[in-house]
Amino acid sequence: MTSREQHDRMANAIRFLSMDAVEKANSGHPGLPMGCADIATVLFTRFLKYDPKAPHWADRDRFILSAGHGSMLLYSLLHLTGYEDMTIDQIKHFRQLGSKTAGHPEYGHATGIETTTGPLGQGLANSVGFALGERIMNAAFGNDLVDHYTYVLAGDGCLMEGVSQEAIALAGHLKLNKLIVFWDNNDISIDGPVSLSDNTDQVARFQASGWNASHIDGTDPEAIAYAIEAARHSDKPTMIACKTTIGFGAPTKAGTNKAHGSPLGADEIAGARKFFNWDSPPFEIPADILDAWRTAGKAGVKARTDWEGHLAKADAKLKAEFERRLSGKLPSNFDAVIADYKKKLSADKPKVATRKSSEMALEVINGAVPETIGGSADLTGSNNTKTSQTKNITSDDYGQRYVHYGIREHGMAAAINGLTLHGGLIAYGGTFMCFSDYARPSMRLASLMGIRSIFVMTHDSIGLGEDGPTHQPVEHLAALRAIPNHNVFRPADAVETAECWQIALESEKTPSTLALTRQNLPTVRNEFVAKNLSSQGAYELAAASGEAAVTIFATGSEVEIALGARDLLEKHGHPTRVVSVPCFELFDQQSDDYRKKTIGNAPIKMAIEAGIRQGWDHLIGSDGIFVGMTGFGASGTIEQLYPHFGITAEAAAKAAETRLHAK
Ligand SMILES: Cc1ncc(C[n+]2csc(CCOP(=O)(O)OP(=O)(O)O)c2C)c(N)n1
Repeated sequence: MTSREQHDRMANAIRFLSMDAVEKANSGHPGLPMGCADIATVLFTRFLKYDPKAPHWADRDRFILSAGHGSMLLYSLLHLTGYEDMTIDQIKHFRQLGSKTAGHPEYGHATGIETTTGPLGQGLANSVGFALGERIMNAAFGNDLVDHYTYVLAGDGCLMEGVSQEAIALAGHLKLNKLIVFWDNNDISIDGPVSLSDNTDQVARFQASGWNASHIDGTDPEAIAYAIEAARHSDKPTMIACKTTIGFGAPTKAGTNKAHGSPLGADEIAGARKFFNWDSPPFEIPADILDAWRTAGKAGVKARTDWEGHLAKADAKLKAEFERRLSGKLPSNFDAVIADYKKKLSADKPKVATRKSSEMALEVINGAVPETIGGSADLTGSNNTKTSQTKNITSDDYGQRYVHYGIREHGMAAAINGLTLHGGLIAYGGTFMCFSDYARPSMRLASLMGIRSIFVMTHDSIGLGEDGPTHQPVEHLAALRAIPNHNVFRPADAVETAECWQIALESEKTPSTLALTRQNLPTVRNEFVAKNLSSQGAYELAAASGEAAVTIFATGSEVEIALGARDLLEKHGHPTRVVSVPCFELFDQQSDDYRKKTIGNAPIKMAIEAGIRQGWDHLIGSDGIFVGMTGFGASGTIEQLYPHFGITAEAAAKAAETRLHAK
């Protein structure tokens, strides 16, 4: 049992590492670590199940610092408890290029960082996925292998962000009782007192969303421990409102926004040293305190080795499946299953919307890959995300595979990231593509983290018809393609849809968005080819009858239009080839030779896509012809809208011929 004095000195080690690192970097946020050091110390010395020597141990408790600006709190903890890569040198190089101690915690930069945080609210919203992932994996593999908590430290900013409401409502609804959130209730944000902009009764708010919530003194170790103990026995998720003081210990800046996001300065730090009676120089931790921290960091070894014993003794098949799922590798027959399915499609030649093709592909995938978890933000019937294998996950039954996320696109995308990061699961979720805007902050973070989150975006153009321009994406393909490390797929038929799904599932370090149509499309890939042609990003779908005068590039629903334009041009004596472009990003990764060959030398290059031109010039050149949208869509039937906006085979052929005659 740690004495109060010992606790205080251990907490002070966090405080001084944090304020000294921020001071040395001349940048960063000392206030949160100083205010929350007691919470962190109690959690990491008395409750959290972790082993710094086995940071990826599957049954570890997760700790998520949602208020990512307080990164020095996490880096201090990782150093003090003995994560090998978090050396004192890394702490000294806080915020320096190439160090593990990036400005905000970045997943993959250092062990022990469960998710990238910094955009406020994201960590809290991820945690719903983590906690749900734990329950799903528990239902599949039992208490001996999966039984852990998800702890979150969130600030005022996290709770003010809209995504927090989506997250807490979902967690409350799903009764994720192993989710425990500490709210750093310090009344301060950047502009000054929180009361400048908010008067929410947060405890009442969480309670209204189905949580336990109560106030405690966030500097009293026993109160913190008592609250955690109660939370661990709760049948609901728990929010502990911890009253703290930002920059606690800084003589004049404590309790003010001056302690939030800039170095405290030599005088304040000297004052804090006096206040805490801490005479060690910067970056030196008294030996007994470092020992105490390292001992705390070893406390989880027994739990970890016990767990390894459980795993070793588990049924051989269960163990193998658990290990396969955590490795992220797909079942060994996956490629064969997709190949068989593609063969069938090329023979059957279905004429269906790609959202339906996606459902058909998912029916095959979900049958072969038990770790997929589907969902939709209240558009299940429109997104076609549910298959015969995916029944509803409820608070009474986590052993199922479908999440009704409610009308919460942002919360859904963040939860998908959490499910993915938890491990053992492949999560996908759908909404209308236009509303990818509502999910985008989390989609971007999936890309930054390099994780396999999958976003199903149906109703991908004016082709959705009468819902009109509020629902018709125009700039969204370009906007999503602008995110680095994000595969945006726009398949042209059922075969390409199956191929794109295959790539999405196989891309362990890249998230995917599938842009899918509402309207029916013919099968354009009539001949079975074993190779996944979509994996090249672009490929010649129809050759020209002679030396090509025109090359038409198109995606998704406009491939059919491109083939129609090709027929007209060929009839008029202009050899024309069509290149299908299911994924810009993958095409950009091909060899120069392949890219050159696929783009070709036809004097006329044209692209057809029912979106804006942005991004196409790198294929067609700035003098290429673009047939697409230049502004917002309109409310009308699909039969009216395509001609209205000039996106037809006839218009495309005419534009090419006009240019050919001008040459
Ligand atoms: C989405 C988002 N918006 C804005 C910011 C910039 N920002 C960083 S911290 C912060 C204030 C947060 O206040 P609080 O959570 O109370 O943290 P504290 O001041 O207590 O450390 C803001 C606005 C951000 N990181 N993320």
